[in-house]
Amino acid sequence: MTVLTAEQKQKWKEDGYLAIPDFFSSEETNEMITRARQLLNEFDIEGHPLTTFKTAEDGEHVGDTYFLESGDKVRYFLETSALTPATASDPAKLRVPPAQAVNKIGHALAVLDPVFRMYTLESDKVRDLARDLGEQQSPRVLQSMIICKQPKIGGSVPTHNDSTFLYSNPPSAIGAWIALEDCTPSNGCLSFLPGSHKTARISSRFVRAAGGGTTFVPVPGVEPNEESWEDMPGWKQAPCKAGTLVLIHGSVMHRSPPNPSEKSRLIYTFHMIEGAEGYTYDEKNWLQPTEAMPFASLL
Ligand SMILES: O=C(O)CCC(=O)C(=O)O
Repeated sequence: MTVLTAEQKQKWKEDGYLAIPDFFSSEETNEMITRARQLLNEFDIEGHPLTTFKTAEDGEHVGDTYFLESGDKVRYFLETSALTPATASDPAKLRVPPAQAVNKIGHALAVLDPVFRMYTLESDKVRDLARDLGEQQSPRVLQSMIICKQPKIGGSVPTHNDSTFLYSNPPSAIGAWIALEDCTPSNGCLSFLPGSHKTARISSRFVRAAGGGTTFVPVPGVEPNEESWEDMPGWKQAPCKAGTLVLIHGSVMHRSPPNPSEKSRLIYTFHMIEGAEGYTYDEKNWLQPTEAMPFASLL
C-alpha cells in the first residue's frame, strides 16, 4: 500500500529524515501516551540501581549490567539531574518523584508491551510504511523505547547518528520516532543536519567493552569525517505535533536540546536494521538479541 507521496520519498532521500504529520490518529496517540504515563507511574525506585542515561562520545556513557541486559526487557533509566550527587557517606537520592525522574524506558517495548506492540510489530500502517519506504528488504525491529524529556530537568541528546549505536555491516539502521506530545523548540524538539547522511561515514561504533561497560571503537577501514557536525551551518529544528512519525536515516546527524520548559516531551521510538543476507549485526554491539528474544521481523 502506498503511504508516502513522491515528494515525501524525495525529501527522505535528500534530507535523511522525514516527518509524517498525523501518522497516528489522536485516538492512537492518546492510547500510547496514556500507556507511557501508566508505565511512568508504575516505576518503583525500590531496588533500582539508579542507572542514568548518557552516551556522549567524548564523555561518560552508560554501561552497567542493568543497561546491557535491557534489550529484552522493560527497564527505566534516570535523568542525571534527577539525582543528588553520591558521596562516600551518602548514596545518590532522587530530587523529584520517581515518575518525573525517568529519562527513558526500554528497550523491548515493541515486543513486551501490549500497547506499543500493537503500534509497532502488529501495525499494518507501520508495515506498509516500511514496505513503501523500500530501504530494507527484511526489517528487524530493535531498541524500542519511550524518551521522556521531563519538564525542567529533561537533558539534551548530543549530536549523533544512529548507525553508530546500532551498527550493522553495511550500516542500515532506520529510526521511527513518534511524538506522543507536541514537540517544540521550548520543550526539546529534534534538530537535524539535513543531507548529512550522504557524507557522514560510520567510522565509530558503540560496543560492549572488553572489561565490562560500553565504549566507542573505530570501524576498521573507515576514515572519520573531518568536519565538526556540531558547528556546521544548516541545522534545522523539527518541531512537530503529537501523532507525527519521523523517519530517521541511520547516518543523518541529529540532536535535541534540554527541556527547561514546564511541558513534558514524551516520545516513543523504535529502530530497524536490515535482516537480509549480506548484512551482519555482530556480538560487539551493545544491544544483543537473545535466544528467547531475537530481533523481531516486521514484515
Ligand atoms: O528524542 C530525542 O530527543 C532523541 C532521539 C534520538 O536521537 C534517536 O532516537 O536517535
